[in-house]
Amino acid sequence: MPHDSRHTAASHADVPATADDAHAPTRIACDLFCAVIDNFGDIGVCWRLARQLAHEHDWEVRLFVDDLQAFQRLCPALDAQRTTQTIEGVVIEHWHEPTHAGETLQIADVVIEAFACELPPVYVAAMAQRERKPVWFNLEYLSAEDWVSDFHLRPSPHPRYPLLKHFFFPGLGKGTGGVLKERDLDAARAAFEASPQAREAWWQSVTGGPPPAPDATVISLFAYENPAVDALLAQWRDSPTPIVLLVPQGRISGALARFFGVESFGAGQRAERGSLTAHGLAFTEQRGYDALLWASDLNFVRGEDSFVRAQWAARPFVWHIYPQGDDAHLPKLDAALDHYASTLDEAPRRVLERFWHGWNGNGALHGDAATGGQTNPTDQTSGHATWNAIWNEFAGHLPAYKARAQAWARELAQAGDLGGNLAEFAKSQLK
Ligand code: TRH
Repeated sequence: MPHDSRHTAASHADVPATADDAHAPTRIACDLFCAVIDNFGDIGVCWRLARQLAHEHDWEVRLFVDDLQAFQRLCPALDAQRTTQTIEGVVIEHWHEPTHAGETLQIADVVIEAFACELPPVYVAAMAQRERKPVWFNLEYLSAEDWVSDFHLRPSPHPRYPLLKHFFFPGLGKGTGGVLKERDLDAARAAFEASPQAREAWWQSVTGGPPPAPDATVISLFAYENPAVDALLAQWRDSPTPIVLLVPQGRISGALARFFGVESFGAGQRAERGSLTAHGLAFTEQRGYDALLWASDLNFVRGEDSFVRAQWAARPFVWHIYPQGDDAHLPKLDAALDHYASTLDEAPRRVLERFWHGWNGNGALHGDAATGGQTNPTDQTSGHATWNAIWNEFAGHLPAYKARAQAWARELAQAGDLGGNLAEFAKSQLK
């Protein structure tokens, strides 16, 4: 891969070496640093952004990742033993924090530190020596809160070096950085939804059988451990119509195993109780996850990236937000509801709010959904009764949620794609 617009720390040259080079098209070089805190969201977002910048903007992207094992789960082509490799046009470096910055120190035109991970000091020092200073971003976690648009793209001077860092805030509204959306995403979804063959092939590949009967409600379940899941599984078991549950193997699989009385509930497993049929799914390559959302009538998602993908899937969803200390996540949950549920009628909106809060362990749902009365959250019987009421109401509103999900996907698109927004701003700074 050419490094035409990178500069080694030794040269810091900003002018092309020869007259010929002056006419060579230069590609914007971008280094993206990702420290995996836990789960898959950090690398999920970074890998998606890296590919988009490379494929849709023709940038020369290096992705530094400290945990290749986690990365390999959503990118099976990756060799977790290799220090450097190129996948889909992105150079991937195994990043040994905190001092390592690749085998040779090369400073890119655009430097992105994801989620406040700290750049290697040697790299920052070299950034400061570069004649044309890199455009430096800290890519923040997504929040739907209003303050985000005030802080988006605010520059912050480095305390010691002549460098500016810009805070790039993803968000759900105008004036924020938006959320990631590939250019071909809607077309890929439309093609999947319009093709019975694609649907058939997908069901065969993930469950080994045909798609379920039309009267079945298909639900995907990607979630953290959740005490509410037992009560919900019981509702689905007792449902008057069939429920088909698709569960990517992970943190909620243990609860499924307990419910079905089996040792484990991993990939390829199938279990039935009453109206409920559940399939354990293998964790797929990242693109494959979208098809799961498109094949389902209702998606349970979590964290950040799957939450965004569920919105682009334009189907009803329930969000298990990444829990933070002191319940700092709850205002974020409400802020997302404010955007997403704003135009729903009062009754479906209230039920949606109660359902999301209940799923996130917030007290509101521990009262009886029908009467508003309080029940003891530790009492299994009353807990089940509560979920029975709320699930029935929620299921009754699914057509309204579906219509809203479709409208919301169009509204969200107005905030623009995060990759495109970031690329545009970077280019304006590099002029
Ligand atoms: O894994 P997560 O819980 O990640 C979280 C959040 O990002 C959170 O904000 C962050 O603070 C924390 O990590 C450290 O959920 P998320 O964000 O949905 O990421 C999951 C990724 O895994 C997403 O990119 C989709 C992908 N995925 C697959 O590639 N294949 C699969 O089969 C499944 C189920 C998911």
